[in-house]
Amino acid sequence: TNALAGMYAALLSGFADNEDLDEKRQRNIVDHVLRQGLKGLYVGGSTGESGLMSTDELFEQQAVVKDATNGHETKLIAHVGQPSLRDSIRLARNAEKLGYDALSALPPHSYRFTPDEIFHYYKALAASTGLPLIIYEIPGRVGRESSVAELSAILDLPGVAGIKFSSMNLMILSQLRSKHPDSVIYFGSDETYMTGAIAGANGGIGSTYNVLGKLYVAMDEAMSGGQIERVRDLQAISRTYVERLFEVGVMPGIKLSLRHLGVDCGPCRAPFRILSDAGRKPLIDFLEQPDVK
Ligand code: NAY
Repeated sequence: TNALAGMYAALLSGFADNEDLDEKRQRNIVDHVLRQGLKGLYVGGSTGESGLMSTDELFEQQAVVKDATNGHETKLIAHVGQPSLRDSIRLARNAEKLGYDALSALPPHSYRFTPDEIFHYYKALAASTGLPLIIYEIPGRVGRESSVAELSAILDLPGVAGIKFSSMNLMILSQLRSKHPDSVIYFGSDETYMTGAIAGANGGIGSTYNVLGKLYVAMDEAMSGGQIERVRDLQAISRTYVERLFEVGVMPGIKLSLRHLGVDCGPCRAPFRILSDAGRKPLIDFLEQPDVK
């Protein structure tokens, strides 16, 4: 199987109380996630609130996270998707210089780009470094679903190693698996990871892995071992956590969870905020259950 396959936490960003990037809090989050036993970290993605950060802040974050993982076997994927190709390439080259293992990028989504523009974005980005590139299918952000032919043409480009699949269209996922047996396919919906794995995903990248990392490692093992009942039980726990997160907002809720677990990680950056104070208690009660701890 692909050397990049496996389970990755979509890393959160550590901010100071005034919302500046905070090196100490970033290290706290990395240390906590490293203890989960996952395959690696996905740095600077949507879960990391990178859409609210400047390119210069992301340079700094890449360096802090790389330094904080020194001496660990963990794989590092840098998300480098920026509104413009030129800034994406600057971030990609920085990650390569720092020793990251792979790159990933959302499709450009700040305007309604054509499939041809998206293809050329990925082509130029893949050619800009020697690192393998993970592309992205995420209809919820781009406003439309890509066809199998469009995704397949990008996966065939030199330097493209796989795709993060954040769509529920499992027919497309299984078609991509058949056409690209050597590509890594990460499923992007934590709460339904098992369906993606059955359709052909050989890894996952998710926000809730920051908190329930060990659970996702166990789910991956049970999936490989064909223990479907066990997979379903673990998925029900993960799905319940996501239900609780939806009450307060996913990223604010994960930071609330980490603080409850003793990880000083700071706030989310505005305009993110807790959606409902009433949702805090059910979230904390969930974390206190014996089968979650
Ligand atoms: C990233 O780029 O940070 C991600 O990998 C995001 C993965 C998350 N998807 C989205 C759309 O944010 O983990 C999931 C998601 O938060 C989870 O499934 C809860 O819905």
